[in-house]
Amino acid sequence: MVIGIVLFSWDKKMGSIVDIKYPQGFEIPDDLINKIYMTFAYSEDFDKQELIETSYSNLTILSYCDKTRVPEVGYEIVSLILDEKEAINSYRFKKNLINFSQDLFNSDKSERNKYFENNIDGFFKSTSAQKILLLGRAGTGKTTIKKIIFEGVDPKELLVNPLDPTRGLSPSVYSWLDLKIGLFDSSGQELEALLNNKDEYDLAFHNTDVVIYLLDYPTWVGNPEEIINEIQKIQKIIEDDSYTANIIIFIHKIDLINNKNRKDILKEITKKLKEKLPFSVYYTSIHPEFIFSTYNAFYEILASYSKETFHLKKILDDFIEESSKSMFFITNQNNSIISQSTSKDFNFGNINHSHKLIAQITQTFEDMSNNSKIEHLILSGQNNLNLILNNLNLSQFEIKNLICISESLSANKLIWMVGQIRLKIKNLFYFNIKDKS
Ligand SMILES: Nc1nc2c(ncn2[C@@H]2O[C@H](COP(=O)(O)OP(=O)(O)OP(=O)(O)O)[C@@H](O)[C@H]2O)c(=O)[nH]1
Ligand SMILES: [Mg+2]
Repeated sequence: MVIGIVLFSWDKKMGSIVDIKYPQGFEIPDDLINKIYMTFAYSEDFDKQELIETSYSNLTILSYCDKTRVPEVGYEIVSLILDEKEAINSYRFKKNLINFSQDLFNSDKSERNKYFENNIDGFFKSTSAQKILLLGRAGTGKTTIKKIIFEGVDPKELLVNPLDPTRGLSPSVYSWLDLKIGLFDSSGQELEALLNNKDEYDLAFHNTDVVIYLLDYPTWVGNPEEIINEIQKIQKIIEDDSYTANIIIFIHKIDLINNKNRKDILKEITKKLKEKLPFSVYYTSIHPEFIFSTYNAFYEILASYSKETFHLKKILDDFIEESSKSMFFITNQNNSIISQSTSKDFNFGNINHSHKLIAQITQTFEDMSNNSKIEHLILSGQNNLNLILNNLNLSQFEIKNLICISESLSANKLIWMVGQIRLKIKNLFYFNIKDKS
């Protein structure tokens, strides 16, 4: 949580003067202000803007000062006070604080208070937290998806060792680049009870941004009408109680549909759903051949909330456009794929093999890069398959590796491309430089 924000200046005789703060009742201790001032004043380099992070009991304080202005106007400092937990997102706050402070100091002194009051909303509304609610009947695969996408569990493991049925509502919080996600997993066996009890569904739907309704192919086959009714019931609850959630439908376990008719069957199910329901539909599965479609579904959903997901995808797409038979992806600290781009002619038969290979070498690579600061690993296989695993060194932004697989690019060309992609990603995170589209 953001506790408060304060703009103060330093007078040589009087010490600190708080020009404006929010909330009004928020008291910033004198010794904290002194500490912040001293940190800036410690070095007398007046040649750059500085952002410092200080700790104070269980608070984290981010403070900005444009020291190039100090000789002319003295110390003017903006400090944002966060509780410890929110500091996990300090990267996002730092970025916002720099932009906010630069604009603040660029505005005329008489206009500053107005600017301050009109623009602090962004710090206090936690727009970056999204609540996702997973609904669906028993055994459709909700918890399995949660474990794979957000916790980086190996899909193969969950196909072989299924999880216990979920009971009640089970909330978890995950980081996804600049988003914090509250993921609420639910119990399929208790779904009917949930939808029929106002107290229960109030708790589940309150503040929810996205409801993902998971239907799996085997359940659909026997009960298409029942499932449509169930989704309509959810739609009605959302409308009647003025919740703001968007419903998204996953048709899951598509690996269980006969290979030959899969396309037609999915088309038919989608048509039936769309006749009655105005919602987006994704085809998903945790089977290695389709796992990418599941990642794809999530980062399409999250890209509309996370600027970073959106820009990362764009960087990868631009490079994929120039390449054939290639697949590039970026993983986070949990080894989950957070962005991925694939050329249309990519040989999907390779995914299985590559996925296995990557899982095997990731741990070895991690040990090597920790111990010997090795940044990338290149594997060149027979039949022209090249694979590069590159440590992006961006752990503070929740990003780990860039992985590029190509059947068309030579190892040298792929190395060059990895360098280019890396540069763009670093520019995006360190300097907030976005590609013009
Ligand atoms: N074939 C196939 N099986 C899957 C897939 N996803 C999940 N499963 C299996 O489906 C079963 C149920 O998965 P869960 O994730 O526990 O289902 P759930 O929706 O959480 O069930 P409840 O907690 O009872 O509501 C497990 O045996 C999984 O291995 C998939 O894409 N394909
Ligand atoms: Mg479950």
